[in-house]
Amino acid sequence: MPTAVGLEIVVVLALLALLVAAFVAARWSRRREIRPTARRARRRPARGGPAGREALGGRIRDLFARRGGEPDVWRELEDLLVRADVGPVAAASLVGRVRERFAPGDDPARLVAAEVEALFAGDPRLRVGEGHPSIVLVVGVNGSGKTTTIGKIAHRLVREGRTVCLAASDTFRAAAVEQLATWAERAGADLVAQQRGADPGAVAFDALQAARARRADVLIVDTAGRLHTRTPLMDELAKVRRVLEKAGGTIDETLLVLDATTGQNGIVQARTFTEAAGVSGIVLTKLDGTARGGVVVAVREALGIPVKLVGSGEGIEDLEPFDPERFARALADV
Ligand SMILES: Nc1nc2c(ncn2[C@@H]2O[C@H](COP(=O)(O)OP(=O)(O)OP(=O)(O)O)[C@@H](O)[C@H]2O)c(=O)[nH]1
Ligand SMILES: [Mg+2]
Repeated sequence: MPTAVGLEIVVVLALLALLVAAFVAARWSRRREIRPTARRARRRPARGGPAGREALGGRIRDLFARRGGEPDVWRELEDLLVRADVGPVAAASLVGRVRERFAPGDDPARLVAAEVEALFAGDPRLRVGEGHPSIVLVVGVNGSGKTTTIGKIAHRLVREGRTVCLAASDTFRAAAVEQLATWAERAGADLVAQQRGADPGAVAFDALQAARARRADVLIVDTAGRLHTRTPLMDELAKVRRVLEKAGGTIDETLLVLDATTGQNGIVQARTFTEAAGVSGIVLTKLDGTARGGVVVAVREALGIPVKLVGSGEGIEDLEPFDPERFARALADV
């Protein structure tokens, strides 16, 4: 009998031990699952991405605090700027200028901000009102914020006492006309549209005639979002421009709408849209998110295209003239 009881105790103990072992193993494996993700999340700022862009100033100061006297600190500063979408060429020239000015005890993040601000200093502002009407052509990739920006610009102009006409030359996307019509109504602007699938150049031509007949001050032309890599679509844009010019229209601005979250692809976009449509300025949208829009520094440096406006939300009031100081301080986080 005593042996049987002893055996039972051993079995119960063994089962208990097994249970404890299984519990410990389960917890251990969960910790292992979680750990790499947590490490990735912590590492992300150093690799770029929204969190990285936010903390640029802190990372620059941190870099100089750790390795201030070392020769490769400048190369690392360049890396940090590239990760903030500034692009390798602009980063190298910015760092060159910061390096020249830097004296021990200086705040390197402030020097970066000052150089970024200087890059845009004296750039022209949005130009409307010279022609009869003055024409603003709005271009960009899909979903960058063209139609929303047009609504906001129209609202501003109407508030200033100008009469505005909108051309619905996005005849491609379903509901594009309705979207622009809604903005026209909100802003108090006129709309000229045709049926879906109509020729965008023909709509622009019609709209120009209508704007003239109504003695509108400004005509803003919405266009369909297009991939800058699709040559026929880029040619179509060039045609819209040609049609307007042939009809005697004065295009005061061709605005490329760039989404701040686009990253360095924005440079290629700026180059190809400029080749097709002669971009005169950039509207940097979605700056209300975590992205700081460092790509416009690359675009300004490489192509000399100024930033004219900044979109900071989805509302009709969420548009401001580009302020180089504010932009530079936000980018460098100072
Ligand atoms: N947060 C934020 N959202 C914006 C801003 N500008 C536009 N959006 C949003 O971006 C989305 C796309 O905007 P649209 O104006 O339709 O963009 P689009 O370039 O005309 O798009 P397509 O015509 O389809 O190429 C919408 O949800 C807008 O509300 C901005 O400055 N900030
Ligand atoms: Mg649109």
